[in-house]
Amino acid sequence: MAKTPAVPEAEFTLHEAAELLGVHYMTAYRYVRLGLLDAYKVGGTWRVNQTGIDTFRVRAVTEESRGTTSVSQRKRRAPWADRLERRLLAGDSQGSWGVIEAALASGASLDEIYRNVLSPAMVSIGQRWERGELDVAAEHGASVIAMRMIGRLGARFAHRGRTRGTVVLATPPNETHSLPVAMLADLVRQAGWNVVDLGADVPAESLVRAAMAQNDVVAVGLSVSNTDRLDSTAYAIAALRKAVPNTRVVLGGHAIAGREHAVALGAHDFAADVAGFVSILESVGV
Ligand code: B12
Repeated sequence: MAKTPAVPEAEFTLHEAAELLGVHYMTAYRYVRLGLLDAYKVGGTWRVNQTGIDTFRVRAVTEESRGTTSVSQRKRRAPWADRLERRLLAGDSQGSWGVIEAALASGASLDEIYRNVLSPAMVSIGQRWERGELDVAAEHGASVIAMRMIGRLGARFAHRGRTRGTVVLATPPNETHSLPVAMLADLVRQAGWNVVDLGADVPAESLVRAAMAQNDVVAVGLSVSNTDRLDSTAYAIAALRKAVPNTRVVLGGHAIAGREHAVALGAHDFAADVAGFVSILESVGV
């Protein structure tokens, strides 16, 4: 029996979408930039499909029925991580930044942007890739935009004044997930420490040299995202503890199950997030 051909989904230009939604073209454009209206580019111009229009309408009705009374209340409740995820997956760096700016304007702190917006968006993208819903290229593209956004954000939140000592941050050999370290570096810097951020995949010997080069080093923080990198993590920790025995080595990241796991790998301590890390740093001092 012949298959019935699938009916292609209706697709609209942004002008047409604006008309359908009863708003000005610039308002529709702003919705796209804020991640409120799903759009994609075809030959350099924005397109919105019927699903995008329907989803936008459903969201608008849901907001309405929640009885949201003011713009600021609506903004506070806004699902920033979902919006960001959509812009990241559309490869839309300007739109992604628009979501971050909107979240900042609604009063979110740098810590909240990293913890409640960027991290959950990235984690969800990872889960969708794991379920086979996304090509790994989408995850790579989203990571590139995320890294650029971290670059723009970090500079805004730089700490001024005296520092409380130096913290060396890195990922162990062969561990290529640099995003968590980049976020952590900004937050630790903002909390008052001088940060030497070595990024990803640092050879153990170089890590040791970098730690020895500082005379006020408080701790070395290592981030491990991939459970396949636990051997190289243990190797790097052993090298550090031999060369700089008085320096605390703290582990964190998706691949570390908790304090017991971190200690079994040779580290002194574990922290689940920046707050936990800062309290370890405060207890160590210089
Ligand atoms: C982005 C990403 C990538 C990017 C990395 C880009 C980059 N420059 O970082 C790309 C696309 C390149 C990538 C590649 C790969 N990835 Co990847 N990736 C991710 C993803 C989606 C997000 C990571 C992230 O940024 N998270 C956001 C951060 C902020 O959250 P977090 O890591 O939990 O960090 C928080 C805390 O843990 C803590 N923290 C983190 N580190 C530290 C350190 C210290 C000292 C402290 C105190 C705290 C702390 O602070 C953070 C804020 O709260 C994760 C999914 C996930 N669940 O994390 C997979 C994930 C880590 N990747 C995974 C895999 C398998 C890979 C690949 C091997 C896939 C492949 N086959 O190609 C490759 C690695 C290639 C290689 N050569 O090693 C797996 C690892 C599974 C495992 N075995 O453990 C994950 C978990 C995805 C999955 N669900 O399967 N990946």
